[in-house]
Amino acid sequence: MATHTGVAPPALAASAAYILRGNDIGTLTTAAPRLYPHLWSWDAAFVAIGLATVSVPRAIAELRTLLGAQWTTGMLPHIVFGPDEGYFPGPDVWGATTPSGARTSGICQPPVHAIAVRRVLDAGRRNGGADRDLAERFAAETFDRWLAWHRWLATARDPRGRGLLEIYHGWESGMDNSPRWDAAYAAVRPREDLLRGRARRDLEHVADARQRPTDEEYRRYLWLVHQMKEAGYDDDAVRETVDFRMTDVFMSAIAALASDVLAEIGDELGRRAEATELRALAERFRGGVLSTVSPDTGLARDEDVRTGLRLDAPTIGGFAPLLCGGDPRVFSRQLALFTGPEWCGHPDLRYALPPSTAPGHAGFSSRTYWRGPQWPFMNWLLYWTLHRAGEVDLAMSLRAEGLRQLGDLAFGEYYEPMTGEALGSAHQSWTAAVALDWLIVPPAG
Ligand code: 2M8
Repeated sequence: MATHTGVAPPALAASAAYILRGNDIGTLTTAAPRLYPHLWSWDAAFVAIGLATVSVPRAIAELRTLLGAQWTTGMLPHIVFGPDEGYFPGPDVWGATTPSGARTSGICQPPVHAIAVRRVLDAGRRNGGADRDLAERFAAETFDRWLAWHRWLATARDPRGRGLLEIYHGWESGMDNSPRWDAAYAAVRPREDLLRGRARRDLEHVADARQRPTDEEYRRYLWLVHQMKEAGYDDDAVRETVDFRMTDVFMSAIAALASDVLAEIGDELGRRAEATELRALAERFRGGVLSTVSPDTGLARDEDVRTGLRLDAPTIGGFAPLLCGGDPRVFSRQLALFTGPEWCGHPDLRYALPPSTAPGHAGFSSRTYWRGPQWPFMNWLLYWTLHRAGEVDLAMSLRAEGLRQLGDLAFGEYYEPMTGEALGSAHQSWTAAVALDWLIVPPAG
């Protein structure tokens, strides 16, 4: 098997490992060398999945760094800051330090972490010996911490038990400027220009500012941070005061999937009561996600909690039911849509991989971040989930196309879907990590 540029798998794997090693600052792997010089929560999970293929202890260290910054509430913060001062908004803006002394942001990201624990455990068992002992000890020792994270989400972020997680910033979704959030952001009116006199450090590290959110968007992002900080990052106070309050259907589907995965780990550890609790959570989130599916489009929808309006933007977020399952009819309709001409089967795509927004939609922009480009880690997440759900052919096609896309050895943050050009940051850690997993771990593994 060779990628589109003829790169042989061992060369691709070696390059990916080299990228991860280069981004390793000892305590953490930066999400990217210059654009993102810190640890991001959901990036760290994918990074650990990649690291597990080359070093189980190093993968565990990555997850331990994230856990070391866990808030007393159970929240895993979306950024754990390292020593670099080159990111804006940095620790001075967030003003959040944990009792353990970790400098963090004050919001969260999708809870994919149980998948990383599963992958690390499996890698340890495949290797045997010291790796097995270490991975099994790690899973047993940290199980309660992951459980606390899921419990926090279920209470603080789903206060009415609807099975739909609320977010208070687009950054929490991980899909920062996706058309999913356009309507909600349009209603956010910053009362202070918190960008004035501050430098957008992100723009220094991309070839073209159009690949990043606009200043107008950043003003709103900073305003929400300001509001949350003013509320002392208190869960109840934030919920009542912040100008952005959305349910995130994709994050909810991840919570369902990850709760099931954590329940399986709980079974293996003999934690039966907790496994039962997690399965009930998975069921709740699955029900929440399915309740949002549009009978017209077949896609799941986010909701503006304050107006009750459901949003119909055709983005990758709408495929949440592919992650959590639960209704065979919804699932097969989504599979047909996903592989059809509006999505992976679109005739103009360079690789048959899901764009972050449907080409042709008004909000689609082929070079702009979460408004169109394809994201390798997302391809991996769908590959892994669909394989687990028994959709082996589609999963293997995502893997093959995903690897072809990465044959340019750029390890881009995201890719232009029509041309295949790498965009955003080069040497993005989670991109390298998923390449390693695809290349080294047997698909059923
Ligand atoms: C992007 O988000 C950060 C803010 O959290 C940024 O633009 O500065 C998103 O793609 C997010 O999903 C990702 O975790 C982060 C680091 O890769 O970058």
